[in-house]
Amino acid sequence: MTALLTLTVLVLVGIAIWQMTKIFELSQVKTDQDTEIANDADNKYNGYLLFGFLIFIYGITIFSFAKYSKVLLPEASSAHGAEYDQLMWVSFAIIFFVQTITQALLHYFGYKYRGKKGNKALFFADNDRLEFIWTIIPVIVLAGLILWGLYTWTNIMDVNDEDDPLIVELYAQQFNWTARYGGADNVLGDASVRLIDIDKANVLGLDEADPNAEDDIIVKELHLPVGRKVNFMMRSQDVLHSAYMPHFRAQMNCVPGMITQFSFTPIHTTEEIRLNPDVVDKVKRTNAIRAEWAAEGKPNSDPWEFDYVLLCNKICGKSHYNMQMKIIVETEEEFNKWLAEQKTFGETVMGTTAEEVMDTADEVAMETEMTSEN
Ligand SMILES: [Cu+2]
Repeated sequence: MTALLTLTVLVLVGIAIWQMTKIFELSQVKTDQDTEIANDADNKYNGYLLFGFLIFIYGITIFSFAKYSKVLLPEASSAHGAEYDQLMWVSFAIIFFVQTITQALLHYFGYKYRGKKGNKALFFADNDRLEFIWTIIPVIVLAGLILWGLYTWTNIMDVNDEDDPLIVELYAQQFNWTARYGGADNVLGDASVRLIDIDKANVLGLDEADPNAEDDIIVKELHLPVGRKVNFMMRSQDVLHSAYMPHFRAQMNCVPGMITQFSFTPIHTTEEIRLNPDVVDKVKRTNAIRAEWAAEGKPNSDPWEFDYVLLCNKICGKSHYNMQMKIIVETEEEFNKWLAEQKTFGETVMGTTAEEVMDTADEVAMETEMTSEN
């Protein structure tokens, strides 16, 4: 209530000052100086303002480089990441170079050719050579960037079954991720949202009749072996999500009703990337903040350790910000050991051992006999 009253008073004081200024202006005697037409002094003043603005944009650029460079992602942890980063940095460098030069020229000429009494602008209809130069340079640079971009895109998006890739499903739903491995056969069982059975905890809608589904492994923490290609198959249960793995320079939309794909090869284990100087620095800075929080008794102040993450990069609802899953990249041995410890779909959801399956089969057979007898 106090805030509202203060705000009202401030607004009213503002209106009063504005009205008084208007009255003051109206009471002044009109002279030539007060016309709406800019004179030499006005033009000079605006010319200096242009220079001021140029210094401002250069200053804010240098400031941003100095202050925010450290929040960039560390070196890419996937095989294709370096190529992707190179394309981005070259594009940035070209944009930065052109921007720096053209802004200086734009503001300088704005100042140099400011209006002066008696000066007339030089006018010519066209100049073929100038137009050729300012057309052909951007054409060559842009065509080069686009071709390079298309080449990189085709390389990265080429999802194929060469080199024995690990098959992993990423399943998105409001607001969490689930991962599924194909199990011993590395083949994912069929699944459909229509087969979701909450009573049996078949949350991914796996088809129990599909023999490939039985050994599938469903987990809430994504483990990947280093150096092996991974083919991701993405599904969504409800709305558009986007599987975003920034450290691997990977992102793909998850679309209800279809399977989208992305493929990459992790090249650094979690242990290795934790030793990367950028990551070490980031952890140090974060933990300094957390130590302050701990001193103030705030929550979430335990020391933090770096982990790769899978995030959702489509605003998919109110808890979108918290839709993430931890990714652990480890050696092939560690990965195999971890995978062997996980329960299969057959063990958890179908809940039937081989004997039980046999028993059920017998029962069905008996029932069928009984029915046929009747
Ligand atoms: Cu989402």
